[in-house]
Amino acid sequence: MNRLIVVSNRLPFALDSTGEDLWTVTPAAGGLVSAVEPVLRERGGTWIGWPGIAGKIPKGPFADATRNAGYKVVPVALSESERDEFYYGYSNEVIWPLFHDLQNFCNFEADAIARCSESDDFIWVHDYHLMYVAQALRERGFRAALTFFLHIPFPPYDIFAKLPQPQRLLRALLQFDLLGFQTRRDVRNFLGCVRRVMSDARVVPRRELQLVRFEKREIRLGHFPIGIDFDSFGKGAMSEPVGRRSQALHARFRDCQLILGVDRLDYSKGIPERLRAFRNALERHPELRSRVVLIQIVVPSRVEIPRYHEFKQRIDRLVGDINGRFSTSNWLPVQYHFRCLDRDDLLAHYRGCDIAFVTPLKDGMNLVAKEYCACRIDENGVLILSHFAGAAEQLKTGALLVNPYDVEEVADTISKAFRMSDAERTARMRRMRRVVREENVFWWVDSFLRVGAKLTARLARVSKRRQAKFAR
Ligand code: ADQ
Repeated sequence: MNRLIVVSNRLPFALDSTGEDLWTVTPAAGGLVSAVEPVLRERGGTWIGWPGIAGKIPKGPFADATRNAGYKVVPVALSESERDEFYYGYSNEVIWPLFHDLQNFCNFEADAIARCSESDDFIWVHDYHLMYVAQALRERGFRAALTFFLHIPFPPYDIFAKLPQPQRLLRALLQFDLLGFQTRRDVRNFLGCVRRVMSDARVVPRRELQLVRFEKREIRLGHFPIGIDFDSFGKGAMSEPVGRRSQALHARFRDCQLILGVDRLDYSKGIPERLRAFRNALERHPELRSRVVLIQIVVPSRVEIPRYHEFKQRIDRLVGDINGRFSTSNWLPVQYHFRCLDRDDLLAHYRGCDIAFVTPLKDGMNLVAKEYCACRIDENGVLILSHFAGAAEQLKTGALLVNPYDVEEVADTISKAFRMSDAERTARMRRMRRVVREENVFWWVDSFLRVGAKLTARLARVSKRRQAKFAR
């Protein structure tokens, strides 16, 4: 296999200054990092991205942070204004920077790729921040194969068409040679947009990998559902400290079934809707009172952005309302934590909670759902899962699927999960664990790289033939 170069907006850690020459290194929480990190650690390669601080990158602390990574890390620096305009502005609203020419970051990443790649490297760009990178590289005369994976969903035409100049974005994406999406639905949506927006592109339907012909080039498209490192979660869940913490969790809430929500603070994760459904369940199913506890963990994310701050206040108010209305002298219905958990603690929650409550309004995949299954080493546990999470395509035979907007349906599903027999829980969990085990993160990488490597080899052959022709 050729050398692997992964390119993403953020690196797997963030540097932060805590005073003169004092630095902290914080591991990044998030789906992209949890999926890609173990792969690079196992295979080696290079990771190009931004280490989370504005201005010059301190050489010593950066070297300390990356020394034992097991792969090479190439930092890309952003000034304070670039960070504010590009990173915060971009996170706030995708459309806004795309159409205000804030493509600097893509240009910087393109420079870094051009600088550190060799002709037979496998270049794999990740996620929506970097949709313009291939275009920036092509403008620099870069001809080698470029591949891209979108971690978030691709919208259907009716929503996509609201972007001003939608063809600009599609044109930029079609500069890659391979585009990977999470689900079949995302591929369908993308092709639907290409058909309707790009009159000079031709979609050639295929059974597996789809093909688009554009500007004398061939672009392949496919769905590659991202997975997790199943064995590592399983082993972690089996460890003695995790077992101890998960038992302690149960001992704290004796006679209660524990329902778990774990999310980054983000409006796409459906946290207020979930809390309303839980409140509705307590109202309409009084038998649940004093018998269930919702443990809602929210990982702080993008709190500098006012919209996220207001969103947090909404969650705080709802939790206060539920606890104010229903709690008794020895029962608090919602246990709410606004912080990042360490890995053992996260695994202890997965292992110890009877029901996982994963109800995003929309999600590319949702790794929490898969991590929960991997940690259920007792093959018990119920997964309540939103139809609108990419994971629903793979886990639908075992999960209880819900529409997260339908408060009453979700409330009734909580009651159904609460009453589900052990035999049914086990049968469902076994089916889900089989899929999560087989279609794990290494399977994901292999399927993407296998397709990508074929393309890279084909493009290299074409380019050699061209060179030979010119030489004659
Ligand atoms: P995210 O939106 O970040 O990812 P998700 O897939 O759920 O969403 O991944 C969250 C990750 O953060 C999980 O791996 C989880 O272990 C970790 N995490 C969550 N809570 C934590 C906590 N309290 N402490 C520590 N770690 C925590 C994006 C897309 C998703 C897509 C992924 C991967 O939005 O749809 O599934 O990328 O492609």
